[in-house]
Amino acid sequence: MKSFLNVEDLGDLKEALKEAKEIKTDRYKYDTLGKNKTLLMVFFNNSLRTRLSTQKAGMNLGMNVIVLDVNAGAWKLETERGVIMDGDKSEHLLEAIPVMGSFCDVIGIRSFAGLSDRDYDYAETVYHQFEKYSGKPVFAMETATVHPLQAFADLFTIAEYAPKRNKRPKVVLSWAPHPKALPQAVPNSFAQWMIAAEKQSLPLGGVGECAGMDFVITHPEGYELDPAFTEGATIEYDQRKAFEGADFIYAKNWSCPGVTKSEDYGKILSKDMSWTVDAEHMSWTNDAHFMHCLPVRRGMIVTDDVIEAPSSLVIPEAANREISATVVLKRILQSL
Ligand code: AN0
Ligand code: CP
Repeated sequence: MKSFLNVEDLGDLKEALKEAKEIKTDRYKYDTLGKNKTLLMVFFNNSLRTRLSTQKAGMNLGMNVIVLDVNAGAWKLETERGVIMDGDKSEHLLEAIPVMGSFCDVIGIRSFAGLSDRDYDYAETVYHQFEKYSGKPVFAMETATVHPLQAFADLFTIAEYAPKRNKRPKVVLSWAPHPKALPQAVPNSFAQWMIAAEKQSLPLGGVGECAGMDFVITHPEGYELDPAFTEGATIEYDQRKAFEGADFIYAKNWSCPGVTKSEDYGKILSKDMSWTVDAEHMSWTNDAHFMHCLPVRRGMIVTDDVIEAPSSLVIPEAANREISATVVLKRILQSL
């Protein structure tokens, strides 16, 4: 694997989940695979989980790991070509990338959407520049439009916790309010991966006991995600209807994807607190597990009692980031 951005990059999902299970049973099984190989993690944005879990994954595989926080100690980087660099940016990404590539074998990139230029964000401009100019395999650690390491961990968590009965689990992605404009990367990838799992009738909750899932997205009008990620999903604008019979509630805020009105791209259209997931919302479900990628704002996205309930999966879900990152890095190392 030379690039990891979308679910297709991983190939057969059933195999990938099997491999995740194998790694979870023995996370050091391939601890010599990365000997004398260097992982460079480049962060243009903050991170807790991605930073720790991906570094740990590299260490599980015996790699050396370098972390670069571009905004804390490196030169400020210009990312657009053709500009006169007379501002505060001292270096261009087009020199910085090949230099970074010369010191490592694999590069992870965190570069969030700017949320002002939809075309620039949705073209994954920064990620593709790394692909083109680094000469090394690259993987997304949340880029402008996707967060595949998160979605892989989420799918694996759902596979682990799906009820062991002969019924397709119902998985609901629910928009929730937030004070700041956030990217669409997490919901885009979550939708893309759930739809892929649904299509492939993945065995969840014990092999052969139930196949696939029913995936529903609920959000206020105007928050429609890009159809490139949601083709095949059911969209239900009535949050209560969406929650009925759900086995997993995956809450997340995102800003306007600009699908129906491009001038609204990146804006906050609603702060409607009736979308906050509280005990009443959870009472509409089939004793659903609560999920969120974290970091989460309590009182906005979810109430304390719901996130602290035994059925909340936020901590095991975050812990599974080490597993998804180990599988992805293993696949990349095997293709070097
Ligand atoms: C980011 C986002 O919503 O994309 C990262 C989530 C993993 N969240 C924040 O910036 C709060
Ligand atoms: N879920 C996630 O990617 O968390 P961080 O932003 O802390 O890495």
